[in-house]
Amino acid sequence: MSARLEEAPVTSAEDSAKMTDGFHLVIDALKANDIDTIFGLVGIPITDLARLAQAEGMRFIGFRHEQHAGNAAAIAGYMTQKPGICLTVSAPGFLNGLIALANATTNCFPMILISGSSEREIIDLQQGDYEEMDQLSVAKTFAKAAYRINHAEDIGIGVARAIRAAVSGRPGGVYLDLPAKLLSQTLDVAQGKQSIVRVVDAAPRQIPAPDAVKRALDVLKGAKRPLILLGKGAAYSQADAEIRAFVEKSGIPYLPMSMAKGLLPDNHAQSASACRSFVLAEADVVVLIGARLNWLLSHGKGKTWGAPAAKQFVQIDIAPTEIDSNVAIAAPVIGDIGSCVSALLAGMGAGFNKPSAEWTGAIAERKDKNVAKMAATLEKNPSPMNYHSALRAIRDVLKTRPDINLVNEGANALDFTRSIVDMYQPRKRLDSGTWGIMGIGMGYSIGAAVVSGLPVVAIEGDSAFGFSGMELETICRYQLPVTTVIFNNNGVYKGCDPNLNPNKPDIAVTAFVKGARYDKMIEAFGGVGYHATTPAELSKALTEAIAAGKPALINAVIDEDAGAESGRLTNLNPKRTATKT
Ligand code: ADP
Ligand code: TZD
Repeated sequence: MSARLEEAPVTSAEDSAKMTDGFHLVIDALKANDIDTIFGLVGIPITDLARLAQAEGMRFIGFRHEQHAGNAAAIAGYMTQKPGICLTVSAPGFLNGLIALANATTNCFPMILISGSSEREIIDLQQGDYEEMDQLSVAKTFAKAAYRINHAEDIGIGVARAIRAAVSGRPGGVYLDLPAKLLSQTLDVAQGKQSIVRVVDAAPRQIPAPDAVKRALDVLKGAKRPLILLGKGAAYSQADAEIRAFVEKSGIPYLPMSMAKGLLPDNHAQSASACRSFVLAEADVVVLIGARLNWLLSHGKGKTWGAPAAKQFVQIDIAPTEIDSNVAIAAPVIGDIGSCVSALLAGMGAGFNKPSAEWTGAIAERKDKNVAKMAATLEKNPSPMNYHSALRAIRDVLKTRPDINLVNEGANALDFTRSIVDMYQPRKRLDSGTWGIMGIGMGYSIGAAVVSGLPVVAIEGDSAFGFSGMELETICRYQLPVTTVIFNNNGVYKGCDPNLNPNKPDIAVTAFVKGARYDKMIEAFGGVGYHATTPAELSKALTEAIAAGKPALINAVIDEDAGAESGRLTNLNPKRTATKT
């Protein structure tokens, strides 16, 4: 209970008319910081907060499960550089949202999870309150920062603190705990107004040190086979023009990480995506721009990276502790990507030598060879469809709409889409990211549709889709222009695995109901369902669905034997060696 507020007596009706409360102050604080949308799921104690947000002109997008509201908030944060807001009830709702908060933090996306919480006094004595949980302590492990606001007069500063923590430096997920009691606390209107904080320069530029820039340029100038690696930090930074200028002025071949596809159009002459393994192994200097040397880049060492210790890294990142995380970095450049890349550009001057024709020629040769090989595979028309023939159809349709947001998850569905479907604009590819998480599909689709106002196509493995499938109702309720394409191969990875038990009491561990008609699910909510068994049917359905701009789902039937266990990550599966006696 707030002693400070209890002591302020409410004496007359006139006075109480001049009072505001925690509910209003939270909304005022968000609005003062240009936050206009909340993704959430209502219940005690935050239902009235959602109602009030709506009444006060904010958009409240209500979900069927908090994880997906959280994912929508996270991707909204990634796309806009403003923290996406997810609002949940206490304990179970909070925990459901926490998965998304942890995923956002892992991916460096700014979001704020705001959860209502129960009575502190009862929680702390573990006396069994309704939805009792020490949420603040739990959240700390998974968030970049976690705060609780106990007094109405602190709401302004608390929200400001959460916003700054989410977007400054390396972005991440922030937890904000709002006890039920806080929301009904009252405060004098004038005092309330004064307590609201508009955050000034929430993500300040961080200019790199000149000696760090010089060191990086010296390393780069000594390179014979340089390579630029663009990560989703580069996409997030919205320094699109500077990055393009740096790539083109330097003439250095580049590789985009999955979510950095489209930062430069995938058909750019300097893209080395079609010979990724070759350039990773052969490059002698690699410039990392907003990409971590984590598992997705084989930790910067091993076979992927060619001869041991033959490589030097330049790394641009806003987080100094990212440097030397896995291997030694020869030239760290710490700062925001826009400032760092601009500084490199300025330092390069006019006399920068472009990479040798020997290096770029070797890349071009391999690229052409691999592209021709892929084209032959894509041309085939097996029946039933496989990933390649289905994705050829999708690729050709999406090429006509580079503004479309592409959401993508699954194993094979993820890997093949990433390599076959080109992106032409920044921040349009939204996928399983750093964790390789399943379940972001419908949440990201909703978030992307809401903040961009543009269509979304979600390409989903049938297993991946299942994690968030109920949000089809949300998509239909808000009539969002989301087309979900399900690569239906009857199971996780594949649908044709056997049950190894000779008596076969159950279906195999990876298998689902055969021939499921996911298209019928969306029809239950008034959306349009399509069933496609050939590339031509798939192409027609997708074209029609995008043109309609309405909720649609295409059940694309894929050969249940196509693809591989764990997709491209088969090698990460631990091996069974023991045989039972
Ligand atoms: P990818 O998965 O695409 O390789 P990561 O998520 O691993 O990308 O890496 C993103 C990196 O970008 C993180 O280390 C993060 O600190 C950094 N980053 C994010 N935003 C910025 C920014 N505005 N300026 C500089 N670095 C940034
Ligand atoms: N649970 C969570 C939250 N994330 C995960 N990554 C997994 C489980 C394990 N997993 C993968 O890594 S991919 C995948 C699972 C369950 C689904 C693969 O099947 P799919 O795609 O149908 O989605 P494909 O195209 O059939 O491979």
